[in-house]
Formats: sequence, C-alpha cells, structure tokens
Amino acid sequence: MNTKNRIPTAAVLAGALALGATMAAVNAETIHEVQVGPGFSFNPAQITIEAGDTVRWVWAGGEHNVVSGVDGDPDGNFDSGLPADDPGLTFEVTFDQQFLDDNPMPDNIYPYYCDPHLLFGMVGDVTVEVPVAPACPEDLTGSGAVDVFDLLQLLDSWGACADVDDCPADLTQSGVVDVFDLLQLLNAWGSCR
Ligand SMILES: [Cu+2]
Repeated sequence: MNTKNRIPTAAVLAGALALGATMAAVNAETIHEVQVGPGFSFNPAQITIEAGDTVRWVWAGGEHNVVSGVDGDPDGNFDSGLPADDPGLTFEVTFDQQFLDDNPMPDNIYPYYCDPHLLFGMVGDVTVEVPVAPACPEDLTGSGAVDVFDLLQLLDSWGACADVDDCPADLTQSGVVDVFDLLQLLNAWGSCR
C-alpha cells in the first residue's frame, strides 16, 4: 500500500504538470438559456455572460432564427440557419476566448436578430465580460516579485484551505494548497509583469 512512495519524484512532477494543464483547460462554464419566442421576442433579450460561457437559444413557439448582426445585416459571427418553427430546438454558441479572438466586437457586445421578425423588434444581444486576472497572483506578499518569501508563505499554507474564499496561496482555486499551486508559483518565479 506504500507503492505511491516508490514512484520517482520526476514522474510525479511530470504527471502533476500534465494534470495541471488538463485542469486549466477544463474551465467551468455556464450555459445561459435564451427563449426564442413565442411571439416576437427573445427572453431575456439582453444577457451578460463571462468568457467561456455558452448561450443556448431554445425555440418556444413561432418561426424564428438567430442571426448575429444589426438591422438585418448579418455580420457572420453566428447564425442558426433558416427560420424554424420547432419548439424545443436549440442553438448554442460558446463565447470562449477563441471565439472572441475570431469574432472581435466593440466592448464584446454581440447583437443579433430574428430574420423574419426584425421589423417587429425581435432583436437581442450578448455581452461577454472577460475577467481581468490579477497581474501576478503568485506574488502572495505583494512585493512586486515572486520570490522565496512567496514560496515560504505558500508552504506555510500547505494543505486544505480553512476558508476557500480567503486562501490566496490556493492559486489553482482547488480548495487545497498543494503541488499544483507550488508548480504555478515556481513557474511565475521572478519579477511580476
Ligand atoms: Cu422571429
């Protein structure tokens, strides 16, 4: 039962790095539903989401579509296709960083409309907020550099966070200060940008 202790440290670290990369790639995302009809409206017509979230339009009655653009001018960002009268039909767009990069819009606001009912005011928009990360979360001491003092503070916080909402050394926000946080700190070693 002590086999884990016999695994070479380098292998553990390599595994930890791979797992850390996987965890970073699988960000929690939220799905926001927007009802399409009945009648000539999207509900909610305006929605604010965070980068990485998905908007799922759900047809609720009537013949509609979802086309990005304004005044009947499609801008090509997204398009559900021909109008459909199919309650329960869904159309999804994930507004992740790749989408934002490929389809840049001022202030990350994505207007859209229903083709047949544009003149009835059937329009909506999606505002995507991009969280601004602290310049250097690994600088636990706020000294302007990631150094041995930050390392000592992290080691001093090692283990489960007593309060997950106030656990700055838990850089990966996993609820525990562990080797992943240590790796992130070491990776950021040096002056904060
Ligand atoms: Cu419509």
